[in-house]
Amino acid sequence: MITLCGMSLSNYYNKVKIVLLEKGIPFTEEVQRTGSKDEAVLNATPLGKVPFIKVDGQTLCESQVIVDFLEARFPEHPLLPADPLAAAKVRELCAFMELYVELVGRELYAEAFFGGKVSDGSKERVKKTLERNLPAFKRLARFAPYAAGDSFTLADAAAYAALPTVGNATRVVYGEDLVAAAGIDWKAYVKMLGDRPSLQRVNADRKRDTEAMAAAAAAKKAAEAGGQA
Ligand SMILES: N[C@@H](CCC(=O)N[C@@H](CS)C(=O)NCC(=O)O)C(=O)O
Repeated sequence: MITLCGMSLSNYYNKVKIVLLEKGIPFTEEVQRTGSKDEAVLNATPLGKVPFIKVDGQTLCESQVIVDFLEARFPEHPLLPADPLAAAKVRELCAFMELYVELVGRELYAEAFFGGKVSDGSKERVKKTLERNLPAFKRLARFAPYAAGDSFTLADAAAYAALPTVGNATRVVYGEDLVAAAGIDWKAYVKMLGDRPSLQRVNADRKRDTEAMAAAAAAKKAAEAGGQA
């Protein structure tokens, strides 16, 4: 049995979870927050990033490595084409999306989603880079109707987790969704995928955990205010 460790608020965690669900692989989930100082966790994921998995008494980190392992270990319900070059084209899209879209957009998340602040210099640099990288991603992606062509692949698990996050982050920070502005209609794409049970489960779990976190934060604030009165 595979254990998926991390949290449902993480887009990389959800990328792996979508693949597990799409492939019908049995798994359990273990909540693991980022930045752990626990030795066992750091041995599994040395930078404290999530997700990682536990499998056969070992651990594996890095979402793309994990989904490639799952694809090789559980070949039924394939999420890569059988042809090696076609499979490499899907991986090419995954790599491009992670390196040039997600990792660049990620610099905005602190301000967009977590109440932090990003310097004006960083905002300017990220905007310039995304304005170059997003049209490049669009050139490589197919959206026909799936990210890499006519069937659901690993690239969709990655795109579903990354494009809305980067689109929303840019909308919050710049007042403009740079993903949509580059002609990538991620809202229509997400809607097209919306009926898939895997994605419904991922969304429901994220919503449940986001609401629980908000309730816990509100309760903590109320308790602190009560203590001060
Ligand atoms: N390249 C890693 C990235 C994972 C990652 O950055 N996860 C985020 C959560 S979405 C995280 O753990 N952030 C905490 C950190 O970077 O310290 C992967 O594909 O698994």
